[in-house]
Amino acid sequence: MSDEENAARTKPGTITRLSSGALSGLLAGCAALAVAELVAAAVRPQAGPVVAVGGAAIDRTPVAVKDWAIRNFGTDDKLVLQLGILAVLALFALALGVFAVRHRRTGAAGVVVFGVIGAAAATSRPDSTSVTDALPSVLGALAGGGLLYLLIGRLPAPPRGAAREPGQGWDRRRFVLAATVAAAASAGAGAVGRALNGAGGQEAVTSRRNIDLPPPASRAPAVPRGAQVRVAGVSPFITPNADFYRVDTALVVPKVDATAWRLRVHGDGVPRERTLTFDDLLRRELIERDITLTCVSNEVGGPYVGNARWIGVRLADLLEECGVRPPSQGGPADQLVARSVDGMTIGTPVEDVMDGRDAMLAVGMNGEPLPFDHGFPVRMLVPGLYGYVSACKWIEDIELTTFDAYDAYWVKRDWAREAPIKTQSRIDTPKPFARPKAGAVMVAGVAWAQHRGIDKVEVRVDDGPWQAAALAAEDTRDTWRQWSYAWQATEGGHTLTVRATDRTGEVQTEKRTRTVPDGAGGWHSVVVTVE
Ligand SMILES: Nc1nc2c(c(=O)[nH]1)N[C@H]1C(S)=C(S)[C@@H](COP(=O)(O)O)O[C@H]1N2
Ligand SMILES: [Mo]
Repeated sequence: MSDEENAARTKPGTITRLSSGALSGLLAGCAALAVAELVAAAVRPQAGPVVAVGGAAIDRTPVAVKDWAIRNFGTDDKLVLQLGILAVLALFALALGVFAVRHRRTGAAGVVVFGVIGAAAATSRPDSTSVTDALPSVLGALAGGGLLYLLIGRLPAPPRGAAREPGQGWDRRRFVLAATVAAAASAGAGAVGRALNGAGGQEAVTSRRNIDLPPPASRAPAVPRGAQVRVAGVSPFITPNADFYRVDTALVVPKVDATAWRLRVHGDGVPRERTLTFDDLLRRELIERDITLTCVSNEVGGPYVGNARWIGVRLADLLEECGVRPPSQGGPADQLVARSVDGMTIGTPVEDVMDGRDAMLAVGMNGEPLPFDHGFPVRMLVPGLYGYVSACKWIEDIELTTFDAYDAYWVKRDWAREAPIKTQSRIDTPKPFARPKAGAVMVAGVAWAQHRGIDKVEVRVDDGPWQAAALAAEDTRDTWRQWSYAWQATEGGHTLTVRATDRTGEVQTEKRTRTVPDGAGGWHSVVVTVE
């Protein structure tokens, strides 16, 4: 078949041109992301455009939206965010492709604009230390823009007018071939990039594997035998690492090489500034403590609370060696700002850290080095304070300053400067909308008021009187405490409500409050139907 016959037979129409343009746009977008992913593997996984833009979006998310996302997607919120970004990019890619059919050069240049956005996001992330972080976005965009230009050049000539450039005729086979090659190359590059990014941080993995935690000088007392109630459905007293909740802003979990890790302690009223290595920490006296950690974003009855056996060094001892004095002893700094390798900042009252409680730089969690998700190699913990004001993961810097002089990450986003954990209780069993049989039904759960301790838990059926629940043995006042209540259940719908009283005598408040600014308040209720 001659070229003329071919052209005459295909009768290229506007629809073909536009849909092929849209397809070209999509392919260009895929190619751009794939190349970016590949380059990010060489530069830094966090420098990839989707992760960088996602991180920037997280930093700018209004509190209400963040709360909504955590409520609806839980720990999957980050996945949902990244899928959302990809969906938006796909729409823009389709539109750019259609636009490029008429304006080939401008369309291709449009892809580059997205590269600039990605590069700006990547280089302005708080953990970005080098302009090379722009490379994934820039090179990806150049690849995508180039591909779009090339593919558009293979589309059918406009139906009327406009002279054809040589070699520009509509050749379906050549377009399909180019498109297929582009798609396959993108898929390959993307897959390799993903795999490399996922396998990254080998030094960190090796450094973790090589850690042999020395026995702590100060052991945690054994968990009392009665701390765990024998009722099915109640959370285990010690939360296994794999089940421990995770809340952070990191789209890519930092992989820190413990042998290269350093912690600097400095700031106002630090006459003896210090920089410590991981081995420096391990050579110090280690303490082992059970501490229950809670997130300020935990709704009443929510899952963002966990209890683990931690090993670490006493933070107050280290600060004292550096010459730090708490405000009550005339020290100039009332805020300790912890910084992580990914740019998180967490501000803690110096007074709380140095008042005798077991504030620590933790290196171990439930008998192993910290998992990467939970802050390897070192994180901070302060019993009694919500995580966002105390529990900096992947910590690398401690600065002594004042609350007047500096607002940490979440404080800039409307959360309270100081946030002791509120007295709370949760019904673990029966589950909401359960259908237990009439007769003896065990109601049980957990209550917490870290660093004050739980003294009483009461259960109420419907609008009946408050009845004392049986308290399980207390481990320490820094841990949660389990409770149970033997209910003689009668047929029909019932509402079970729980409330706790802490050791200061304060009764958990009925008043329902939102998580913002300093933690949710109110009673947890569960509705069941007894059959
Ligand atoms: N570097 C860093 N540390 C962080 C956070 C974070 O986003 N980044 N989140 C804090 C919050 S809000 C909580 S509740 C705890 C959660 O610790 P976990 O993920 O180990 O349960 O970590 C704290 N430390
Ligand atoms: Mo949190």
